Amino acid sequence: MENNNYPFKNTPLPYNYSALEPFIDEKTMYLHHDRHLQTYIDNLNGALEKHPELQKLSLEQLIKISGRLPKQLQTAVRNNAGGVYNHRFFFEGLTNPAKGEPYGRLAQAIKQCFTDYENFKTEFKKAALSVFGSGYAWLVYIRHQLKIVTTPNQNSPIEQGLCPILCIDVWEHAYYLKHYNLRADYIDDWFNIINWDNAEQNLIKCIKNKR
Ligand code: MN3
Repeated sequence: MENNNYPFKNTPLPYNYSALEPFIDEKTMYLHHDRHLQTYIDNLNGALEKHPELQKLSLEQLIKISGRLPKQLQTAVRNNAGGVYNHRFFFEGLTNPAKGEPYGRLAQAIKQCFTDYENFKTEFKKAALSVFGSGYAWLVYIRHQLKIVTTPNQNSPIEQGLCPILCIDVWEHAYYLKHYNLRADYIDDWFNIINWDNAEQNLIKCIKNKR
């Protein structure tokens, strides 16, 4: 991840705003990246401005220590460092056209932990639908296992020591313009644009870091 330190900048998407059509529309991608993510970047920089002791920390480090910060700063860092990290992770995890299914070590691990890819999809969709209000569903790696977890708001699984492989943003701003209130349809569309190369690399990194 580039630009991992203060002052944070909104690095461009790794593809055009329209690249994920027809699964995610151009306008949603533009607003999501240039407005929503930009706001988290601005608010994170604002929160760190008066805290030089935190300015040398990476996004990951900020999220991991957020629980130990004074209450008000804690909320600002958790929401905004999380908002930047989670959005970058989500956007980098997408591509179009995509390979239809996982391969390599991730395919193997999914088979071990979820029997097969179809069953994984069912379980992941169930989790993504279960998020009440705003949040994310994640595939994470922990203690040699894959797990599906959800996080509320902009909380990030790395705060709990989980190593993320892929995620879906299920805040309404991620899909409302195209899918309206139909989160299930958005999730089905998302399965078509998962960047499996990126997910495979994430798993390899997680295994290397022994998490
Ligand atoms: Mn979002």
